[in-house]
Amino acid sequence: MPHNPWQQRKIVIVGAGSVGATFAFALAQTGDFEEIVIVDSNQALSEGQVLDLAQGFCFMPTTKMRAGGIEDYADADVIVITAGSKQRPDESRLNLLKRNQKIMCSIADDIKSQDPKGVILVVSNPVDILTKVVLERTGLPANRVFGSGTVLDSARLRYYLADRMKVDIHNVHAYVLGEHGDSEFTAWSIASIGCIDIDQYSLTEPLTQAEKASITENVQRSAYKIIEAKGSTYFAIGMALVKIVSAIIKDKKSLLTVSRLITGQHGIDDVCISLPCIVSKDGAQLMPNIHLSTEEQQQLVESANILKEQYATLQV
Ligand code: 6V0
Repeated sequence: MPHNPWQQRKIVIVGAGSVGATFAFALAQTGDFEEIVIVDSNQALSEGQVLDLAQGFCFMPTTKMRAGGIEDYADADVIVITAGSKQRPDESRLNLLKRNQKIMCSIADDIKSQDPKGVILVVSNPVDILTKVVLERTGLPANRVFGSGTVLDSARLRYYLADRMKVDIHNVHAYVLGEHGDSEFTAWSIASIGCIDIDQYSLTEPLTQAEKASITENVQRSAYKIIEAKGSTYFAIGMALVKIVSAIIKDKKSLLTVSRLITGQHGIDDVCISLPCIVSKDGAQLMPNIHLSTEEQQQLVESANILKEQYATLQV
């Protein structure tokens, strides 16, 4: 899809809260989209965020931003869903899931009603389950509806590994796979520093099993730690979303661990979960020929089973 310079690239961000606004702020500075539209059930909030951001137009390439409505879904190149409800005191995770499912169903119905032509990216948690909800509800092809999955977790992993291996983070290739949540795991068997298997890298002491376990735990605990300290996480996810939508709009074919529907590969079926995918203008395509270790393969199946059980609770 060579970009037609006369064509306006348009993105709709659903949810003007911490994640949606931070993402809009980071995205506006790239100029990747000519038009950014923010939709929120709280109209005053979306208008306030837009005004605050728009008053910085003279400092960034994006100069078209507005609060919008469901009619904006029709011609958007990308729709990013960050809308959601937060956990109430003493509320169970399951109850929160059911409330967010309702929100997701109503957004998905609105999207479907506008016959959208673009790609839909789900960010709201629990992202794997809600991606499947949006996928089923809109009836769109699986490559066009996917979740941010473990893109953030993989970024966190690279942060810890770059620090430990004393190497440029851009040369750390390592992935967190599975659920974006407690059952995620690090795929150590495919981790490398540049072209070197991470276990063969010899410019620092080799990673011990205990260190690997501790790094994976730090990645898993990151969200809890940040939420405890400041209430929610939004900067790194905002930047991760810029990376994903830029891969879509610029047809970059970037390798990213987004959450998409898996249909029989790696012994799992009918579940949205993170595996390495190629992200392009066509959405997310599963990367072929990924060889995980036997243990990682088991972890993937276990993670998929947990997601399936959670999804099944929504059917009743
Ligand atoms: P927030 O600051 O409470 O914002 C949520 C926004 O959604 C609010 O402004 C609401 O008004 C709006 N909203 C609620 N219902 C609707 C609706 N039906 N239509 C339109 N807007 C609606 O939350 P925050 O921005 O911090 O987080 C948003 C979601 O992102 C949550 O589910 C988080 O758990 C999730 N995150 C996902 C991450 C990931 O890696 N996938 C990372 C961080 C947060």
